[in-house]
Amino acid sequence: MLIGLVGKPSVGKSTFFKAATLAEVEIASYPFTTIKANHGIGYVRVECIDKEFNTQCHPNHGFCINHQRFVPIDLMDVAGLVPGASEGKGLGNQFLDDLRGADVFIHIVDCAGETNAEGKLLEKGQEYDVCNDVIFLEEELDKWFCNILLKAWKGFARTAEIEKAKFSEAVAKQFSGLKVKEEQVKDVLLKTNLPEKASTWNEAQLMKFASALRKESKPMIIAANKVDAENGEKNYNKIKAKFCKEYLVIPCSADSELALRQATKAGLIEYIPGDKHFKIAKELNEKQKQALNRIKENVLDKYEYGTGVQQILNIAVFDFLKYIAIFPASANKLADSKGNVLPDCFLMPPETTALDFAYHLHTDFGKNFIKAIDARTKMAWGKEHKLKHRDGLEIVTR
Ligand SMILES: Nc1nc2c(ncn2[C@@H]2O[C@H](COP(=O)(O)OP(=O)(O)OP(=O)(O)O)[C@@H](O)[C@H]2O)c(=O)[nH]1
Ligand SMILES: [Mg+2]
Repeated sequence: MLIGLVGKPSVGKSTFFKAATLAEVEIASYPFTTIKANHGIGYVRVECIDKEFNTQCHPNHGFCINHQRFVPIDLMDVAGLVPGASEGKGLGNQFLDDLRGADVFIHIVDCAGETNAEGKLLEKGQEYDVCNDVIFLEEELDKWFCNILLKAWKGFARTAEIEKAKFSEAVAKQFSGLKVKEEQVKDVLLKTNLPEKASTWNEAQLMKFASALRKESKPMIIAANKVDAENGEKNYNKIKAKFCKEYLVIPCSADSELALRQATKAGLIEYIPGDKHFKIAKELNEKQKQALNRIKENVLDKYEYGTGVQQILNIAVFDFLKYIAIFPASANKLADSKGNVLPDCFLMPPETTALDFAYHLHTDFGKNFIKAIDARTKMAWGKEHKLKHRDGLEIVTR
């Protein structure tokens, strides 16, 4: 699973990425600071099940603070996208190619409202409507999808006319590099209600199909970033009012999250990513106190999502992609052979069954599956039992 951070230049994609991963990436106020995509590990926050067993886990991957488990996820930060990118403007198609593997997009929008569509600082007297960021990015992504569709259009539209059932298959094949599934193509065909004969579609109809397929296969959350800035709240409300029917808009301050995580790393404060509060752990100088106070007043106390960074990642994985976190665990023995308690927590796709999970752990576990045992109740589950978020289970094999 891969989460892609998208948006025009200078909106704070790399700041969000750095806050989530603490990787050393370049951040600056001029456009195209990032050229080559950054890949890194961020985390989703899950209430750990160790508390229910009165124990403390020792994760093999990620970490756990106060029984809040942080499970690794892949994040990608790409170059900024400008109007005309799908025709090669800015860094153009390279940027779009980087996004192929993403399962979900976080569209970072700059609510400070101080930059134009190219991410350049506005000149005196110049005005820019932040809502335009959402509109042009959508258009570029749709054109990107449409160009891919058009490339093989004539060829597969003709074949598809002969054998209609093959149409979805052909489209899915064309988009396979973009993680588009055949089921999604079928759903989009139903929803768009376009003429039966695909070969008769005009440009507008092709675009309608491409746009619907993009929305279906690359769901998008809007991160209204820089809410800490002077006009941040005003612009966040503007975006929310205009797009709340189509998109989930979450207020965000990547810069505040980065500051909190760095202060935590330096031992200055105690802060668990995603919390709405922090505790001072060390004597601070006046500058540090003021900076932290500003974050508290302008962001944490003001918005229900805290800085937004952790919540946005959680929403992407658990609400949009509907993944579930599963702990391999037996009620009698929560530790592995090295004595590590609940060392693993896996993010599994929706509808995962006990058998799917067994195969995920090891092919032999799948092949020799007898039953699964719920670590909480010790009840036995069969192969087809659907797992739930935060289930702990043991796989019993032959
Ligand atoms: N006030 C405020 N500034 C922020 C926030 N996030 C990022 N910035 C600033 O915005 C500027 C651009 O940040 P980057 O993270 O480099 O932006 P980017 O989207 O990666 O830009 P490109 O790589 O050029 O596309 C920097 O000066 C950041 O310090 C925020 O939450 N609040
Ligand atoms: Mg960047």
